[in-house]
Amino acid sequence: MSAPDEQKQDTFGDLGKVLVIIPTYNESDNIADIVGRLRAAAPGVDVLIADDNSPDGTGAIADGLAEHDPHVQVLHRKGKEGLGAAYLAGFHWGLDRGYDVLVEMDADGSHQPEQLPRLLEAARGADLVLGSRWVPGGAIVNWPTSRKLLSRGGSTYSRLMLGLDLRDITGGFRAFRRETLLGIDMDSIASQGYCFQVDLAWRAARRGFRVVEVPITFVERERGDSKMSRTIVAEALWRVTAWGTGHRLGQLRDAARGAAPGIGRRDADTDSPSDSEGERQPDASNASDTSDAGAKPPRPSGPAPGAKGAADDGGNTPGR
Ligand SMILES: Nc1nc2c(ncn2[C@@H]2O[C@H](COP(=O)(O)OP(=O)(O)OP(=O)(O)O)[C@@H](O)[C@H]2O)c(=O)[nH]1
Ligand SMILES: [Mg+2]
Repeated sequence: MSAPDEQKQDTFGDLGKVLVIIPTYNESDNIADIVGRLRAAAPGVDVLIADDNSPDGTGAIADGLAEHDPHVQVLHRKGKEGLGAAYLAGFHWGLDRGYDVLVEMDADGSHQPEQLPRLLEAARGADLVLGSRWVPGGAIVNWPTSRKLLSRGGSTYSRLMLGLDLRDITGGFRAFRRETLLGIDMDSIASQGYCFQVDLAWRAARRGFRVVEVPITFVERERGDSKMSRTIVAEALWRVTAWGTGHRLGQLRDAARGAAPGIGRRDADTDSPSDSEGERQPDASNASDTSDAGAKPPRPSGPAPGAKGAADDGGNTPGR
């Protein structure tokens, strides 16, 4: 842990109650270590382990941790339903109990608990903070080039398709203000895996929430098995392609309507994550520049130090 992060570790009372949700499936080699590091790095936060009845006994280990620490709780789920479903259950659990900031963090050590204070600091001036590997200062340790290419390519493809000014849209180390989760119609989310993360970020940006990126160092897991699969990558590819196609077609229809006013109201696009909410498509270059009546206004505070505004940064974001 770096000295500055140490000094900041427990000074986030102004944010309200913070819950870190850790989804687990077969993380018996990692869960105790990661919770111990988290509790040391940020003693003021609470932890929810959302376990999908891991066959390797992760749930029982989590219960042991909870027994000895009132800041740790366990949500036992009936079976493996994917990362997205576990997070949605964790979000509901935390919202029902009045948490003000809800954090996503993996159990495998890829997200370093010692960097949580960075995310929380940025959350003071944002509605959603993304820990980012692909902004200046961000890094990846021990990934082969193929994984780096997949991650970077996935983020770039999503950014171009969806018109989102975000560098790392698939990452899973994030801090949400409760209002953000309440404003993105979580119950209509069907995506899993990487796509789940894209979905959440896109919904937040389109709703006018302020999304910022802060650099993190992502460390490849040393123990346990990855749950990443071809199916997860394929899901992200087809969903982002469908959403992006709808988004771009909507822009074309808007442009055509602008050229020929009075030809009728554009129907909602199909297959995009926010369509059921009847939202307008924001300008591709400024994803939150939307005039939805129901859109959440950006927070009055400015961007957090070192944070990269993604949705409504008023031009602060470097050329991308
Ligand atoms: N509850 C629950 N947790 C899951 C599920 N799938 C993955 N996880 C957890 O989600 C986190 C991320 O999963 P990983 O397997 O590390 O996937 P990844 O980080 O995308 O892939 P790698 O970079 O290869 O590790 C870990 O804490 C997993 O234990 C699931 O179906 N249910
Ligand atoms: Mg991982």
